Amino acid sequence: MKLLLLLPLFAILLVSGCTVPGDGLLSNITLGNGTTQDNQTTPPPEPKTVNVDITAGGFSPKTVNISVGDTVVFTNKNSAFHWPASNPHPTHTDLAGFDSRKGLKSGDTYSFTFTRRGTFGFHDHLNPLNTGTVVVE
Ligand SMILES: [Cu+2]
Repeated sequence: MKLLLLLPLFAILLVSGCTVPGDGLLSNITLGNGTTQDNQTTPPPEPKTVNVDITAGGFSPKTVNISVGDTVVFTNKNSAFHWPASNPHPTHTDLAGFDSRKGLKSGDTYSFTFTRRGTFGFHDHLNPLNTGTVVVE
């Protein structure tokens, strides 16, 4: 999309460069800007999804390393209910919104997208000794 918007600009630059051959300084400055904008169109990495299983033994894996914009999907693989939520228990205030707000039954999932860097501890609200960590870089 950005490339399409830049095309008319390049066309104008080409035309002005041909019709005003003596204006070398201005042409150089303008072309320099164009080069910089090309570098900025490098696409950011695709957001990814990381799965964390909740089993009778707790979270697996216990530590997840992700990037800003990535999503962690918690899946209850156990017969008992589980409730992933941000630390600290019981207020879950370290990272607002990171809280399934109810126990997940077997097979249910809860997804949370991390939008800022940091190290965020979490736990099973129904079994607070089961803990884990999400590191967002
Ligand atoms: Cu809790």
